Amino acid sequence: MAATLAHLIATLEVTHEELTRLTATLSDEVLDYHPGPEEWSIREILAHLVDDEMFVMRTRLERIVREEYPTLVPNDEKLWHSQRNTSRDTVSELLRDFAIQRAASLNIIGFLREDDWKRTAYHPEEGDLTTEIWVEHWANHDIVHLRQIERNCASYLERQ
Ligand code: NI
Repeated sequence: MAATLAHLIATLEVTHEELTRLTATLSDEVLDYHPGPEEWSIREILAHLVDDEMFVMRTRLERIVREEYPTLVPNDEKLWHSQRNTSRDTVSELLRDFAIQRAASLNIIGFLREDDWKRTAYHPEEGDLTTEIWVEHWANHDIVHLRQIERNCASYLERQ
C-alpha cells in the first residue's frame, strides 16, 4: 500500500481517540455553545460525524467499490441538521456510535485491494472521484471537524 494511503488510514484510525480526548472534560454548556448563529455546537459536530460516517462517507465508499461508475447523490447538510435524530445526543452515546461506525468503515477499507483504490464514481458537484480521493476527503473532513471543536472551545473561553 502506498505511504499516502497508510497515512490516510492512520488519520481515520485516531479520530475517535482525538474526539474522546477533546470532549472528555467539557460541560454541557461548552458542548452546546454556538460560536455564531449559523455555526454548529460541539454536540452537533459529533452528531454530524456519526451520521456522515453511516450515511455519506461509508455509503459512498460502498457505492464506488461495488457499482460501475455510480453517480453519487449530493448531501444537504442544512437539511440534515434540521431533521437529524437527536435521541442519542449524550457525548458518551455519540462517541460510542462513532466508534462503532468508524470501525465498520475501517473494516471495509481494510478489505480493499490495489485495484479498488482506482475505482471511480461521478459526483454532480465535484466531478470524478476515485476511492483514494474519497478516502483522502474523508480523512481531511475528520481533521476539519477536530479543529472546529478546538475553535469552539477557544471561542467559548474567550467569551467568559
Ligand atoms: Ni462536515
